Amino acid sequence: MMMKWWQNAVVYQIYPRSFQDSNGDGIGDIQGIISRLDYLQELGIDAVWLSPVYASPNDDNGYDISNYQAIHPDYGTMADMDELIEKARDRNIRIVMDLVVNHTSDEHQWFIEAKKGKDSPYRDYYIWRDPVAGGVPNNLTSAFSGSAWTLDENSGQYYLHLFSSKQPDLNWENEQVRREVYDMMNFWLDKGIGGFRMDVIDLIGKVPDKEITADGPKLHDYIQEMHQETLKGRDVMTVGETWSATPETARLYSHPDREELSMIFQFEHILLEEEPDKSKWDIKDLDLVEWKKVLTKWQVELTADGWNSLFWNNHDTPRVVSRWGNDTTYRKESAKLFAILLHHMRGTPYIFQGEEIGMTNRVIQSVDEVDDIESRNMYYERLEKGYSEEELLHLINVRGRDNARTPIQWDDSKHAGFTEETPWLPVQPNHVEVNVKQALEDKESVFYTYQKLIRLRKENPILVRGDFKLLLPAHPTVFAYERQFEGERWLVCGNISSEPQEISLSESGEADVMIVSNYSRAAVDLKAIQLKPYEAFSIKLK
Ligand code: TEU
Ligand code: CA
Repeated sequence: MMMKWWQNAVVYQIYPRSFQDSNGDGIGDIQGIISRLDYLQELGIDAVWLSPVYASPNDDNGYDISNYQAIHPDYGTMADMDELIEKARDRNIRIVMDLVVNHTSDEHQWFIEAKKGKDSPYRDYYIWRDPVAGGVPNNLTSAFSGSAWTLDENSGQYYLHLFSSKQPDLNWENEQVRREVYDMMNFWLDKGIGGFRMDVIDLIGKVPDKEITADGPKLHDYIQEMHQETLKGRDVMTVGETWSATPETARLYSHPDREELSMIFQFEHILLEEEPDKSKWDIKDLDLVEWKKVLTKWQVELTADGWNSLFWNNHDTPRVVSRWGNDTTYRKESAKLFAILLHHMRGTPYIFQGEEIGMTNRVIQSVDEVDDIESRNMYYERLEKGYSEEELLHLINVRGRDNARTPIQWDDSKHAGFTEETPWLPVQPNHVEVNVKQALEDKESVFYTYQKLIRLRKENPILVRGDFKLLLPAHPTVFAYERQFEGERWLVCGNISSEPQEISLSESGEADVMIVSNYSRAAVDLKAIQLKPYEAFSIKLK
C-alpha cells in the first residue's frame, strides 16, 4: 500500500493572531510566520495548518469570513500569502488552509445580497424560515448560547446560525452554493497549498426542519462531490473537524476507496469531561480508564480502512499541560509525557503552537479580560440564570478558548518577543521562564523531545503502520501500550499523576534499548517499574 505523505507527517497548527507580529500592531501576521519558518524547520514538522487569515469582521476571530479570496489586512496581503506558501515549500513545509464553509460572515457579499429581500438571487444561499407562533421556527440552539435563529426585521423571516448571529449558515442544498465553494477551493489549491482543514464539516448536511445538524443524509454525497470537483488527482491532505464522529462514520470519511477526506478530527477523548448531552461548560472529572478505552478504540478500529488524526489540544481547547498534566511542579515532565504518549500512536499527530515548549493555560480575574465570543456569551447567559461570577470565571479558566490563544512566548522580554507594542491578548506572565529562546538553549527542554519524536516517526514504520495493543487497561493513572510491526515491538508507558506508581509489565517480555524518556532513564526492568510523577518512556522489546 503506497503511503501518502501525510501518513508519516507531523502537522503544526498556527493561530495567526497569536503567533508572531512583524509590524508592531500587537497582532500576529503572515510576515511574522515567514520570519519563524526556520524555527519550524528546526522542529521538523511537515505541514502547517493555518487557522483563518481571510477577510473577516472577526466576530469569531476569523471563523466568520466575509471574503474567501482576500487576506485580512491585519494579517497582510495575498502577496504575503503567496510568499508564505513559496518560502514554506522551500523548507518542505506545506501550508494547509482552514476551509470554513458551513457558514459565512453576515458581512459576506452573499449575505448582504440575500438580506435585500426574498427575491434576491442570493436568498437561497442561506437558510430562512417564517416565524412559528410569532417566534423562532424551532429549538435549534447556537454553540455560542441562545437560539440558532435570528429574526431579519426587513423580511420578517428568521435565518439559521449554528454559531454566532454574525455567522449565518450556508444552504448546501443549493447547488450554486456548492459550485461557489468548489471554485474558491480550486483558487487556493491552484496556488499549491498542501490541503484543507475543514471547519465543522459534519454540519453541512443539516436538515434544519428536522433539527438534524450533524451527519445529515446528504453529508457524504456533498463531500464526495467536493472531492471530485476539487481534490481529485491532487497530492493534498484534508482533515475534517467532526465533533459527531464515531469510528463507523470516520471510516466513511477516510476510507481511501470512498474518495472523501484523508482523515478527521474526532473529539471523543476531549468530550469525556462533559456531562453527557450537556454543554462543555457542564464539566465532570476525567476518568483515565475511560479515556484510555476511548483512545484504544480509535487506535484499533481505524486501521486499514481509514486514518486517524492525533491531538490533545487546538485553538478551541485548554492547553494539555494544564488540563491533564501539572503546569507548575511537573510542567516539563507532564508536557513531555503527553508528547510521548501521543506521538507513539497510530495516525497523523498535530502540534498546537506553543505545545512544543509546554505553554500553559492563563488565569483571568474578570470577564473584561475575555476575548472569545463563546466564553463571553456563556458568561452573560449563565449570569442571568443566577450563576456566580466566581463560578463562571472558574469555568472560563478551565474550559475557555482564550487559554489556547495567548501570544507565543519567544523570549523573556516584555511582550515575549511576540510584539514590540501592546499585544491583542496579554502575554502569559510565565513567559519569563517558559519561552522558545530558553527551550532552544536547554538540551533537555520540551522542544527537543518533540523534535526527537517527529524524527522517530520518519525513521520508524512501526509508528506509522504498527498495530496497537493496550496494556494495564484498568490502571487508574498509567497509560501503557505496545506497537507491533513485522516482528518488531515497542512499549510505551506514562504515569499521568503526581504520585509515583509501581507497575509490572512482565507479560511484555524483556526490555531492549530505551528510545525516549522524560527522566533520562537508561534502562527498565519490566518485572517491577517504579514510575516517577508524570514519568514516560518508550523502549524496544526483545
Ligand atoms: O469549532 C467548532 C465547535 O464546535 C467549537 O466551537 C466548539 O463549540 C467549542 O468551541 C468546543 O470547545 C470550529 C472552530 O474550530 C471554532 O474555532 C469556531 O468558533 C467554530 O467552528 C465556528 O466556525
Ligand atoms: Ca501585526
